[in-house]
Amino acid sequence: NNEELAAKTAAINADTNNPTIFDKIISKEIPSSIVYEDENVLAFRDINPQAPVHVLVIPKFRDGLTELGKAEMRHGEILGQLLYVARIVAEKEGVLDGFRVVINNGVSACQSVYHLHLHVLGGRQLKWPPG
Ligand code: D5M
Repeated sequence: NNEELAAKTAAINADTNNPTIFDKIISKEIPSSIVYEDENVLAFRDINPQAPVHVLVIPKFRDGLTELGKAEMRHGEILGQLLYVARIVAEKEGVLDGFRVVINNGVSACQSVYHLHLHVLGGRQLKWPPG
């Protein structure tokens, strides 16, 4: 369908080197609906929600983490923080009893923004297998 085609197109066209739109969200140049923020992590509502709860959790400092596939041992601490913030977000949003954390990696997974981000999804019955 159209939405799937748009996601695939965005993924193919996505820029893997340059700063992304998330930098402007972090700097607050672009407004976002922030759910959680600390020194290292920002969580904000996805502009194109796929569930009643759809929040993105990102590192404030990309540090080479354009995608999970670029992770190195030195990223261990921030990776742990991101996952823990996913749990904080789930609790804040009232979906701790049923939520999903997704990371799209690369074109074939429809990644469209090359700044690592966790999708926290919930608030409805989620299907398995995912699309
Ligand atoms: O997911 C990238 C996600 O980023 C996608 O679900 C839309 C979201 N997005 C893009 N721009 C914005 C802004 N400005 N605010 C909030 N959310 C945004 P991916 O896994 O790369 O496909």
